[in-house]
Amino acid sequence: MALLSILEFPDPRLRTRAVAVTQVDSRIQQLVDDMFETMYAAPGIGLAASQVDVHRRVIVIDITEDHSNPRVFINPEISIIDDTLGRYDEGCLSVPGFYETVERPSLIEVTAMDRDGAIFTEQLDGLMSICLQHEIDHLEGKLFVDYLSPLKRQRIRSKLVKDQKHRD
Ligand code: QAP
Ligand code: CO
Repeated sequence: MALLSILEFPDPRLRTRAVAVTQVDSRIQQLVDDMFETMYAAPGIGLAASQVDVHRRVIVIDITEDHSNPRVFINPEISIIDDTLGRYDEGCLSVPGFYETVERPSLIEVTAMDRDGAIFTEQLDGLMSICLQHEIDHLEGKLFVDYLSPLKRQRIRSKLVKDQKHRD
């Protein structure tokens, strides 16, 4: 396993649209394992491959505190079951230190492949639903800060650019 480095806003590589996985082979499984290690170490509850500069449609999520429910979504497709919006305070490993309220549909259905390449479909609500929608946005090159006002986004950008300059 390996810890991967996480791209941070406003890195332009986060704007890349990820391409579909054609075959879930040992390379993809290695990526999944490394993404879990990286996410748990952070610690975080969700990570898209885009965030570790691998532009493939792979997402890992575990919203439990004891790491007891690792979930893998490869080539996820969602449909909205109920378009009632819910508000959630979202954060992002690529936007460290910032949490802001975002509105998204609460109830969705997802079809995806798991770590073995098996296709599954299920309904998701609550934090799982919000987190998966947030991670799918990453695969499209979209970040939660894109839902905020330009002023808030600019403040976050300036602070992160400053932090990044202090680091290297
Ligand atoms: C996405 O985000 C998410 O700012 C996953 O300093 C989060 O795991 C979707 C993290 C909340 C919905 C609700 C953020 C860690 C982790 C930070 C994460 C930080 C350290 C974020
Ligand atoms: Co994120």
